[in-house]
Order: sequence, then C-alpha cells, then structure tokens
Amino acid sequence: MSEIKTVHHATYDLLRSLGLTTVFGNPGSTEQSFLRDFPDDFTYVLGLQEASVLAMADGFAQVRNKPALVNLHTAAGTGNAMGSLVASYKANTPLIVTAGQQTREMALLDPYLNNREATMFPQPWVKWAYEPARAEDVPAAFMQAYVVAMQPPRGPVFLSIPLDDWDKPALGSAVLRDVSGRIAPDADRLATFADRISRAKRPLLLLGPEVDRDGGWEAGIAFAEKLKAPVYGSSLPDRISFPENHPLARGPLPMTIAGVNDALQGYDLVIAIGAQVFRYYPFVAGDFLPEGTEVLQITSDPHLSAIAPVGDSLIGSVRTCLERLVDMIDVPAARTAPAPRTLPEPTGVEPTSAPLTADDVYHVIRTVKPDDAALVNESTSTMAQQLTWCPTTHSNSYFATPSGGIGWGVPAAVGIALGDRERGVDRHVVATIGDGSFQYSIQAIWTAAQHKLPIVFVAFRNGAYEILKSFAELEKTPGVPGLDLPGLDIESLARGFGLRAVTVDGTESLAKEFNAALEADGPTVIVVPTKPELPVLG
Ligand SMILES: Cc1ncc(C[n+]2csc(CCOP(=O)(O)OP(=O)(O)O)c2C)c(N)n1
Repeated sequence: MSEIKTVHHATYDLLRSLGLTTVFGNPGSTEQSFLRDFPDDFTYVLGLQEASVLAMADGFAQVRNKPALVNLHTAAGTGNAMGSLVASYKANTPLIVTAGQQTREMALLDPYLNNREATMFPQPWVKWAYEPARAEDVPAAFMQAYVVAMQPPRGPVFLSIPLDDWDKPALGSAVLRDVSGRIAPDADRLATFADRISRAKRPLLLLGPEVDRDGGWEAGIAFAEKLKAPVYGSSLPDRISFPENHPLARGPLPMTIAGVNDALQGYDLVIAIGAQVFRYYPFVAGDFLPEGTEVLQITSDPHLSAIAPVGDSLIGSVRTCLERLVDMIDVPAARTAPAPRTLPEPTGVEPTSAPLTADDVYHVIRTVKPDDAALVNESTSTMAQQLTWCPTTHSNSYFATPSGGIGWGVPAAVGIALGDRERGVDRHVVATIGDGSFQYSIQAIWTAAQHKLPIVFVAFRNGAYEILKSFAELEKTPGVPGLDLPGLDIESLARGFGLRAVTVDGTESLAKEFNAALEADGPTVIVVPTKPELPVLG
C-alpha cells in the first residue's frame, strides 16, 4: 500500500514542480506547521518586517518573470505588508501571498492570532483572496493561485491557510496545470489600429511600463524606428521600456493634465502601448488632449482600458501587438525621424565638497556605475537629475514603485539582486534612495548583508522630505509640520544591520567609495550629504 501524502507533502511537491522553491517570509506560530521540515532544496529568505518581505518578493518576481511565494504572519503580518502589496498590484507582479491562520478547531472562538475575515483584509489589492473550505483543498488552491497570478493582467493573490491543515491527509498529488500567459489581440481590431497608425501624419509613441514587463523592449525599438516618431515613457515610471539614449527617446510625459496636453500639441495620433492614458499626479486642470489629437491604446489590462478618459483601446499582449504591427503599418517614405534630444555627456567630474547637488551625485554615479547595473530609484526630489545623467539603456534594468508609497525601493533592490543570483545574472544593483525613503523598510538591508548581495545603496542625505516642500508650494499650503529630518545617522544604522557603510565628503570620495563598493563581497551603504533642492512639479 502506498504511503498517504499529507497536505504538507502534496503542496511542497506542487511548489517544487512549479519552480517555486524560494519562500520570502517572517515566521510566527501560525506559519510553523507550514515551515516544518523545510526541504533542503527550498530556500527561506527571512525579512525582519513584512513590508520588506513583500517588496523583496516583488523585486525577485519582476526579474525572474515568474511568481514569488510569500509567507506572512496571520493578520498582523499581512497588515504590515499591505503598503508593499499595493505596489505589487499596481506593477502586475505575480505573487502568491500566503498567511497562516489559527486552527480550524477554534475558528468560532476568535482565538488569539485569529485572522478574522482573512480574505477581506488584502482586498482590493489582490486578484483573488481565498481560505480553503477544507484542508484537502490546500494544494489545488495553490495551483489555482498560481494560475490567477500569472494570467494577464498578472498580480498578487492571497491564500489564508489554517495551521492545522498541513498534517491532514491529501487527496493525492496535486494536478499540475499550464495556462496561457499572453493574450493575442483580435486580428480585425489590430488591422484597424494598423490602418489608423498608417494614416497618421504626425504620430507620437508612448511606451509604458507594461512593454518592458512583457519582454517587448526589442519589439518597441523596431516599431519606433519604423514609425520614425518620438518616443515618450509614462510619467513616474516603475519600469522603463525604451532606451533613453536612443535618438527617438524623449523621456517621460509630464504628470499633469495640462502638462500632457502641452506635450501632445501638434501630434495627430498618440499610440499608447502598455501605458495608462495618462498617468497623472498633481491636479493642474486642462483638456485631456489638444484639438485634433487622437489616442490609440494597447494594453493587456482591461482596467487600464476602462479608465482611459479618451481614446480607443485594444486588449492584448503588448509585445505580440508590437511584433505584429511593425509589419502591418505603412510609413510614408518622406517622413524623417525627429532630431535627437541632447543629454549631457559625462565628462570629468569637478572635485566638489559635500553637500553635493543631485547633478553632482548622478554625474559621479554615471561615470562609475557599470553599464549593465540595474537601477532602483526612490529619491523623490531628484528624479529629473537621475533621468538626465543615468539614462536606462537596457531592458529589465530600471525599477521604482508604481504606487507612490515610499519604502519599496530598498527591499525591492534586495529582491532584484536575489532574483538575479537565482537566474544566473551577474550584475550590480544600484539603489538611489532619499534619506526619508530609506527609513520605511530599512531592515531589508540586513537580508542584503546576510546574503552578501552586490548592491550599492546611495542615500541622499538632504535632511528633509524635500519633495513635500515642493508640493507645499504647488498646493499653496504653507506651514506644514514634519518635513525636516534632523539627527538621522544612516551610516550607523547601516552598520547596525551588518553592512559596510561610509559617509562621503565630496565627488572624489563618492567615486572612490562607489568603486570600492563594486569590489566588496556584499552590499554597501554610501551616505551622501546633499543640498536640498526644490524640484519643479508638473
Ligand atoms: C508610505 C508613504 N508614506 C508617506 C509618503 C509621503 N511622502 C512622499 S515623498 C515623501 C518624502 C520623501 O523624502 P526623501 O526620501 O528624503 O526624498 P526627498 O524628497 O528629500 O528627495 C513622503 C514622506 C509616501 N509617499 N509613502
């Protein structure tokens, strides 16, 4: 007679078959029955707080282009992870987020650590939330969670699992399924779009974050070069989908209704691929489009299609659409590509003492950063200088939060480095982080140190929540308290978590310490005293 499998056994077998052998977590008593006898071929990545656990898993999933598995501690742990979960949902990151639940035996008694209404808690920031009705359903619920997370538009899912389920007998081995991860566009509609693009006199191309996520980097270049149109990215980009040093690249669109309207003046057709129409932030009123401008949007996300205030949409994989459209459109032979914009060329950096300007810092980083390094950016008041000096030139190499919640960048950098290691990619991760943003999930740097990850954290120590001072001006709200950050010793904090750490006193020491960090066997935090600079918003 064959041995009866437990739910624990059947689930781990399934996870192994799905290639989900890394668990990001922070354990508690409600998770230990899942984590017991943790198999040797699985890896447990411990994060010291759940906001970090979830954002590390997000970075890991994004670079691997596969789901990541997260294990949280019942309601309290899920609560800590919620801010990061919003970012994962908005980035369409496939995550299987699990949380332990009190035993079914006492469910009705609302015992200590019980997760009341467990499936309601993470809503609406998950595609699916489920607590299996029976222990026997746990393995199949994981299979379903995988399918929901991976089917477009991808995103996080949530499973709450009572702690007494794991030792119960399973129904047998879980059924392994494979489903489609890409949705082909409707052929007739694509032909209509191709026709409208061919008839455009002065088109503008917007390539949003979904293009890079869908593996459409090369297809985007081929399409843009055939179209001979300027290429913009989404404002506040979480991924960059087009080489910013390309002659057609124009950087991100503005982030206000009025600003976008200005930028689109004179174009008769905006082709928005893998992008929200449009990503706005501060409210500066205006018309959505200039007179005579039309919009065609292509996305695999019905929500992005639904919320567009103008334009016609087509649902489908953006990579597939780009690959097909390039052969379907006609471009007048007489059309000439617009002149390239000029970005400053990195020259010798002037020796300058701290506090440095953001231009100084990014100029130095540009000269010392390896070309293939990934950049994670969460330095909110210096985004313009980052774009100017450190353009993204490779696929899968720029990352920022799409939710607007800070505290994502530090742990995401850790997850990206872990994901690179796991997929056999040997590159550095450079994380440029504001001194305020650094504090929200700071404990993630401990995980980076424990795993000796090749990350250079550059902390901009301007002593303020500087971007909020710009907002105070824009919104005419003088006298807001709580915008200064005196007395923070980030170097000591980093050492306390076991990292190499240094504070630099100028451009020369920044370059020297950056190079030393690249040679180090593990992560380094470089604190750079910087001048507070009010960015222009709009
Ligand atoms: C979780 C979360 N809490 C609060 C905010 C509001 N907020 C936006 S930017 C910012 C300050 C960022 O300061 P810092 O990282 O030092 O960058 P700086 O603007 O100084 O360049 C804050 C607190 C937020 N975006 N997310």
